[in-house]
This record gives sequence, C-alpha cells and structure tokens, in this order.
Amino acid sequence: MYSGGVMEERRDYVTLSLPAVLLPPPAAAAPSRSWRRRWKQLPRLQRVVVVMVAVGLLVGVALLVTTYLSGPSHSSSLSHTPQPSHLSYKLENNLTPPPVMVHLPESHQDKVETVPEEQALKDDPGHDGRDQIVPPPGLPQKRSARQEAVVAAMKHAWKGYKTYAWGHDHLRPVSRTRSDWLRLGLTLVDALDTLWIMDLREEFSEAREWVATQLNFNLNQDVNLFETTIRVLGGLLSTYHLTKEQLFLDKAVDLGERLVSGFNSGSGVPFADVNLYSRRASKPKWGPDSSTSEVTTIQLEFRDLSRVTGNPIFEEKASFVSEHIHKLPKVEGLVPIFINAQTGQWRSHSTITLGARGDSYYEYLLKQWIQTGRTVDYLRMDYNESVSGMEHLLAARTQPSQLLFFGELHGSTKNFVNKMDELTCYLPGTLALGVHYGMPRHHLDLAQDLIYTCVQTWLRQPTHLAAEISYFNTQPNNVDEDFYVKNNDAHYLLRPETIESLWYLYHLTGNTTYQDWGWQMFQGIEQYCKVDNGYTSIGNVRSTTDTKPKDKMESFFLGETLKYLYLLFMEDQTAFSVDKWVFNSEAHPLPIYSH
Ligand code: DMJ
Repeated sequence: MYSGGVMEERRDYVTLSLPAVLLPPPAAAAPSRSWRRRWKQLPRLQRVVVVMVAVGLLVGVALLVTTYLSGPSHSSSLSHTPQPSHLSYKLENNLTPPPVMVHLPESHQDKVETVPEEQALKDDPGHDGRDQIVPPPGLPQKRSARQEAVVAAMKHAWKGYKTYAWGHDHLRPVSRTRSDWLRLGLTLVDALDTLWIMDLREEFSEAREWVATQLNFNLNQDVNLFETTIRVLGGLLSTYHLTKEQLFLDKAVDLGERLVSGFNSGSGVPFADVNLYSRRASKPKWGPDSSTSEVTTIQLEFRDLSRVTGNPIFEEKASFVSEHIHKLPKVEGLVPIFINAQTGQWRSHSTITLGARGDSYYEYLLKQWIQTGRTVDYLRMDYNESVSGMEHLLAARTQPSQLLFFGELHGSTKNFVNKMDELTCYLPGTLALGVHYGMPRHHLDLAQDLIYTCVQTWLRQPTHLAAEISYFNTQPNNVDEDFYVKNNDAHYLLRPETIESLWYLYHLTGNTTYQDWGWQMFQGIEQYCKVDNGYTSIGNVRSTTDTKPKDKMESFFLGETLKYLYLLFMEDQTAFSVDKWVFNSEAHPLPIYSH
C-alpha cells in the first residue's frame, strides 16, 4: 500500500550536512605572525597572482556548492511554487525529488521500496523523450499466465479486424464487416502501441506497413478534433516514442498541422470539428457549443508534438485553452460541460458531471502538470480545488452499503442527480496518480472507495460487466439494492475506465486484489463479448442469456482496455512507470518533460 513509510523516507533525505569545503578552517581565523611576515616578503606581483588564484578558487567552489544545493534541473523549478505540506522539504533544501515507488517480488507485496527519482532518471536515458528506443516489456517467456490470456484476446481481436475491417475504423464482428467514422484506420492506429508493448511483432509490422503506405490525412472529411487527437495523434506519438521510427513522427506532424486549424475560433477555444483537407473548423452538427472535456483533452498531445518537433505553435494553441479556462468562473473548481468556441464562455445552465463531456478536464489538469515537470502551478491548484469541489458537491453514499459515488448537478438549479457514468471510473486512477505526486493523502481514500463502487457496478451484474450508467440509491428505507440500471443504459461498450483505474491502483500500491478484480472483469468480457471474429459491445449487461450483441468492436478496446489489462497483470511494474510516462486519455504513453 502507499504507506507512511514513504514520508519517513523523505524525511531522511532532509538531513543535510554541508560540504566540508564550506567550513572555515580554524587556522584561517588567526594566521600566525611568521605567515604574515613571509607574505609581506613576497614580491608584489607574486602576491597579486596568489590573491587572484585564491579568489578564482573561492568562486569555483561557490558555484559548485550552488549547483549542488539547487538540485537537478528537472526539479529545481519546484522551489518557485507552493507545495502541499508533505512536500515542503523541497522548499527547505531543494535536494531531493520525490521517490519512485518500486515493487518488490510478490511475496513482499505489502512493502513498498522507494528510490530517489534522480537515480531512476539516470538509469533511464530516455526520460526526456528524445533518445530512447523502448524495448517491448514482458517478452513471451516472461509473461504471466493472465497476460498470456490478454495477449490471446488481442490476437483474436486483431485477426477479426485484419480479416474483415482492415484499414477501416471499426470491426463489426458479428456481421463480419466494418464501419467508418473518421476514415483513418482508427482501430489499427489506436492499437499500434498496444501491439508493440505486447511484443506482437508480426502484427505490429503489418500495421506499420499500412501506416507507411495507406494512412492518408488529405481527406475531405470532418473529424472530431478531440477523438482524432487522443486516438490518432496520441497513438502515432506514443508509437514514435516507443520505437523512435521517424515514420510515426512524420505522420503525427502531418495530422497535427491539419488539426491545429481547429483552434481558429473567436476565442481560441477550439471548435469540435475540423475538415482535414480544407482545414476549416466548425461547430458540431448537433449543437452550437464545444464539449468542455474535448477542448481540454488535447493538450498533452499538442504539447508533445511541439516538444518533439521544436515547433511551438501546437503547444501555444493548446495551452492557451487551458489558461483561458483557468480564468473562467467555476463552481468550487467544477466546470459546466459546454463552452462556446466563438465567445469562449460557458453555456449557462449546463450540467456539471465527472462523466461524459466533463471527465477528462479533471484528468488533464493533473496530467498536464505532471507532463510539464510539475512546473505549471495553476494546473495543480485547479486540480486540487476541483477535487475539493467533487467531495463537497458531488460525493454521496448509497444505501444500504455506503458505497461512494459522484453524482451530477443538473440545469440552472444545479439539482443533485444520483447517477454516475461508467466513464467516471477513470477517476480513482487519476486520484491515486495525484497522491503519488504529492496531492493530499486523503485523495487515496477517495480513490479506494470509488474503485470499490466501480468494481461493484461490474461484478454485481450477472455478466460481470458494467452498464454505461448506474443510478444509486441514497434513501434509507428504500429497496435493498445500492444501484440500479435503466433499460436504455444497460449497454457495455468494451470501455476501459475501471480497468484503467485498477492498473493505477495496483501499480502504485502493489495490492494484488486489484489484479484479481480485473481478472474477474476480463472473464466477463471473454464470456459475453467474445464472438467468433472479434469482440462485440453488448446492449444488456443484466442478462447472461439475452446480452443483445451490438456488433461493434470499439477502437479503444485494443488501444486501452486490453493494454491496461496487460499492464495490470505484468509482474515488472517498472517497465511503464508513471514516473517516466504520462498516459493520455486513450492510454497512449507520452514522456514526462522537465518543464
Ligand atoms: C476513450 O476514447 C477515452 O478514454 C476517452 O477519454 C473517453 N472514453 C473512451 C473510452 O471509454
């Protein structure tokens, strides 16, 4: 578990003994007369030279000591920003970056060892994202049995996609055909880094070949800026970082240069859609505004594109949106789910939710702060304020089991509604990640309580699969169920969020219960979503006999769900440490920078 031991370790680092060179030598305070006499006897020129050498030496030593005291460059800027109380040692001596948590072998999983991040970064020459080819972790002989099962699932999904939907966005595994949405080979691009991480070389190389020869962005096609950014741009960038193949960066640049026109609005807040050929941006077909989570969940990718190309424009445009939203009024750090791209103002009366259209705004506050080496302090402050707002305004407990859930505030009256989307189950992972990076310790309690609820929404269904939306019972004298699902909300779309959070919690605590829960959920997927030619989302999680297959395999099933399962069951959790990588909203790992 994330233990108090970590804090004790940190306290040890504070003990600082000054280098001996700074201590005044006792003799220097009272030089003897013979020394004075000999000094006066020296020729004037010799005395000048000796004084100059001495001054030079002193300046050199002073410089060395200053560098030593200000610590490594990746953390020095923290000294300019207020830190949570248990990180205050940084302000005191600036010497020690936070520790990296490393897992011990299974028999010792109740203990957590810490090593200074500085050491970990030294061991990893690629932490700046520029000079590292990352070998796929978990070679076949080193995979756990559960990982093998996930790899078999990936191969099965890939085979169906390759046979019936190659180069198209989505496989329809029941009817053995395909569907298109962005027309960008979405499943293939979303799956690239998963194939690499799983070391599926043959599949990766056929996918690579398609990217090299077929992936074409010069399309007269309106695409959703957010979806294309997190899935396609994110997928290409992470594959570039993992493999260091220029091909993936070239493709990312071509796409980024088209997508960046999405920011051409009256306010700088992007429109929902962009035409890849004409580069014209537009509002969504279904309404006047952009979704808050969409305009705030493109920053990791655009910043990374700037950092690897040296062209600042992508980062500037994307950061401006976060800065703009930072200045807008909020409800205790919580945001409405719609914003107008022309005016840059919230749509009044719109809902506040941690689910659809709100979710990843909160996720990217934290992740951007991490990506930028914890140097952009308004992101940390907005994140912390939002978690306080969640606790105060959205958190509630069920009857009879006191399960924690986060409800929603609807309409102009901001009435509390006791519903929670499966999408909200990304939050325990984000909260745990925040605590790892020094956010208040009680966020981990929230994370643990919420993941328990999320897991219940899966495992209490007969299929062991969660519905898209659950409603929670808060009335003491009511029915005996903690939550219920309405007919229209009973579908499971192969979503990853709960599994994503299980990985973060296992990765950061070492508690194998999270793996066991994930395994049971994976069995649900295997039993009720697996079909002859792939995996299908289903329309009804409440019945084992009438699951109502929807005949669609979402790209995020390969990009996220199977990747997080694979990482969850991996014995060596250092391979994808959250101290080196920040995972975008579509599970594509990007490097952490120093600023
Ligand atoms: C993914 O495309 C991303 O995780 C996104 O942020 C929201 N949800 C889907 C998967 O459920």
